[in-house]
Amino acid sequence: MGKSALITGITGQDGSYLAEFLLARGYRVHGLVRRRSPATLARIAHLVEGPERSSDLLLHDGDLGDPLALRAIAERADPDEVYHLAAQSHVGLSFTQPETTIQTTGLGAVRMLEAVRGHRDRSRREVRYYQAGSSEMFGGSPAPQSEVTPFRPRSPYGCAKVLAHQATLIAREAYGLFACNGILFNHESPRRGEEFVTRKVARAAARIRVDPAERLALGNLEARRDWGYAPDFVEAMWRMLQQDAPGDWVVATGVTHSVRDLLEVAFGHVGLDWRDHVDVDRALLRPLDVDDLCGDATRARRELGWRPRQRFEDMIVEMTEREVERAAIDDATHGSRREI
Ligand code: NAP
Ligand code: G4F
Repeated sequence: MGKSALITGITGQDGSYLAEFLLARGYRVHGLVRRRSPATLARIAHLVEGPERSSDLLLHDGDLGDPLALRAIAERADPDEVYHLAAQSHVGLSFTQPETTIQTTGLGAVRMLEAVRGHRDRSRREVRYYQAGSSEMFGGSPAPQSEVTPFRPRSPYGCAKVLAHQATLIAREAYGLFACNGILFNHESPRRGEEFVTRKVARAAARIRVDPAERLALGNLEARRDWGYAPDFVEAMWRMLQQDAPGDWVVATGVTHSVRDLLEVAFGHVGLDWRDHVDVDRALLRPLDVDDLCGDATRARRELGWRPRQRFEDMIVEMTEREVERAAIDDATHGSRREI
């Protein structure tokens, strides 16, 4: 019998890549999906129907706000490994929805840990747990950041992730749960949500190429991020749960770029000068922002044997190319301009 895994947040960027990764390794994959209108299965649609669909993928309705549902799903899935990825993951939104963010991203993790621990105790077999932690927890701590850097969160989202991180440590130390904290720096892909800056810029560059009258509004152009590639990063999550003992690992590329650098690459790729097309909109500035994130992933390299493969420039070019294709499909389908 192969292993089985439960992924919360399977409909998100990372969940979709992780599902593909685990299915390719012979796992049976269970995914927690919250039902919404309209449905949000786009990133895993190819695994649910069509020629690539997998009979080893099983979806379960549930929501992080519902501890009874989480407990029932843990029982039904009976997983060897749990990857807890579901969260309200947008930092900017966490300033306008702090309580929802703490509920979903912070308490949701506490509820998931309790569901997993309960299932482990009832089934009397080991269940390994991964917590999707974030470099946003470091907040104001100067770069480079590693596992020993103090957490100084500068957003409600960062605070919620610190709560989840500490709850994971407590589950490990108090109850002996095989629980790992990944501290992942930003990672992107063509499946990134449209509200994040890399996808927003890639999409705008592609659309402005065909319609130079469109404008792109952004907030802080000076912020620096350590931007890696999501398919590389989900492999690190899996490697953590294959270790002999649980631990905490930073996952990062160690290379940092500004939002301006991102604009140079994306607009440069489609032959445009971003300065002619971008406006700074003060409404998009966050009440507090993190200036500079740059991870030191020495421990992950040494202990997990993990290394990033994709370079920032190649990733942004791939994302922009994908948006050029999407823009062509959109124009063919709708024949009209859409809002950036
Ligand atoms: P994402 O694309 O925003 O996906 C978030 C997932 O959580 C979606 O599947 C979403 O479902 C689900 N979700 C949200 N609220 C839920 C609820 N109340 N109940 C059940 N499911 C819910 O995020 P991502 O980029 O894949 O990131 C995955 C995880 O890693 C997140 O925890 C994020 O905070 C963390 N992280 C991400 C990065 C990064 O750079 N990407 C870096 C560090 C940490 P819907 O599809 O229905 O919205
Ligand atoms: O793309 P972002 O929204 O990513 P952010 O805030 O770094 O958060 C992402 O990475 C975290 C890891 O560090 C994850 F935990 C989190 O879940 C998420 O995946 O913004 C990046 C930077 C920020 O400084 C932001 O102020 O870009 C700046 N920015 C400038 N204009 C903008 C915009 N960000 C967004 N989303 N939209 C803008 O118009």
